[in-house]
Amino acid sequence: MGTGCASIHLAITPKTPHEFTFPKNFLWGAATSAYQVEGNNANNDWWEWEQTHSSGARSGMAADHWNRFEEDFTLAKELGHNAHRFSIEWSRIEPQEGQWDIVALEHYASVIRSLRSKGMEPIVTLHHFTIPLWLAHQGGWTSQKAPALFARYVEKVAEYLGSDVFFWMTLNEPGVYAYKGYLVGEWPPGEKSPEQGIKVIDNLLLGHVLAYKKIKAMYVRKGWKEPMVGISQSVLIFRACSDYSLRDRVAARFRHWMFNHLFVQALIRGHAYCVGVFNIHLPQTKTLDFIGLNYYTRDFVQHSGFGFPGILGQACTATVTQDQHTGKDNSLSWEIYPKGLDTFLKDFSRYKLPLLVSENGIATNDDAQRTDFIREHLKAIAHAMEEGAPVIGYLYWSLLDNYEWSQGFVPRFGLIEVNYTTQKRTIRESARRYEEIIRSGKLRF
Ligand code: IFM
Repeated sequence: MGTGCASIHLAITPKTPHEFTFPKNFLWGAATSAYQVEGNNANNDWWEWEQTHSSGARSGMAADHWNRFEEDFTLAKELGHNAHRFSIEWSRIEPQEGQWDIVALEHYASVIRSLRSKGMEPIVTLHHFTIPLWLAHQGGWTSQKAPALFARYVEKVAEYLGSDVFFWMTLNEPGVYAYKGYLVGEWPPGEKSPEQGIKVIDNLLLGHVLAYKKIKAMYVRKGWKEPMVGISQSVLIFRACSDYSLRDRVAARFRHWMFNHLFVQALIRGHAYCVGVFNIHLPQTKTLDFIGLNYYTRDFVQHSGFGFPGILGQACTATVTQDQHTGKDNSLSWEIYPKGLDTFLKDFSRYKLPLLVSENGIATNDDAQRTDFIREHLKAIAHAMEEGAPVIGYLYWSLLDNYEWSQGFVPRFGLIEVNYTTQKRTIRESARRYEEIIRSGKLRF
């Protein structure tokens, strides 16, 4: 006899644990940037800025990677890495406008030789936030001359190092660079000017396009195998502070487009897409061979006006509710949200270009948290790849503890711990767990 109550049977199929195998040629490794690890980069805008503006920490000798790269790469090889991303310091290559330092070029040639001799693919970034002082004093990336000057430096580097490099990244996180330096003024040159910020984005776009063409032309002239040239795009999940507020949702949406997609779309679709904000003309021809994604966290955003930059919204003033936030943060209070990486890899698949996770990492003093972080983000990648995302590699940020810009040396991102007094390196357990995944090429979930 029935009870009179309709019973609903929910067919919940438990997800069967399964194993994902990464492709044989998957790039596994870590990333660094010149200013954050090399030490003694005294001829650029950040060094000058530090003398008066930083929170107290100065980069100084950083991790002394300039002198210790051989030792550091030996450790990376021991950890199973088959790729390494690093950046070239423009102010070392061109210390004065138009003057080239062959010793510095030769240094980077030995960095590349060292990687290759250890079976690691060099992935070379040409601009990672710092610019030479001589350029900074002419207005940096706001100067109309900047794109051509950047392209000239890139051409020099490509000519000298190109025979051994296949992957180039012209710019690291152009949106972050413009935002921090020109919109909120936290980084050099400390401007708070939307007009200048837009000019910088314009010039970075043009700088990339000119550099891309110079690299490609150089390889044709030299008869070298055609390289892959891309950028590193910072991507952040933006969630509305309140799902019930249309204005918050609009702010989150706008931020998403502006920070995550605009730069790449401008390069892929050309100038016309940029709804008249930009006054430069980008070619419709291909200027991007792959996209690097730097993914760390999720931000909560609320409405803060309809003008610019108000339309970008701001961080929530009230606490975000528990059901929205995972409740897990790194030591910089960035939320840990691995699902976001899956989301972005699928989202960026629409551009039909190979995707490289060119940065993903955690600042923490709890190394077990780093192990979890890496595993969870690799699962997110595996998941996205199962659904067709064309991911070619994963580079943890960072190989070494390093100088975290205005936060100094306190945040610890490294797979390898650095004692800044003695410069002693110690491999962290998390690096060993990452090594196990690399060596097996498999992940169970
Ligand atoms: O340290 C930075 C790096 O320079 C650029 N991407 C984000 C990292 C962590 O903040």
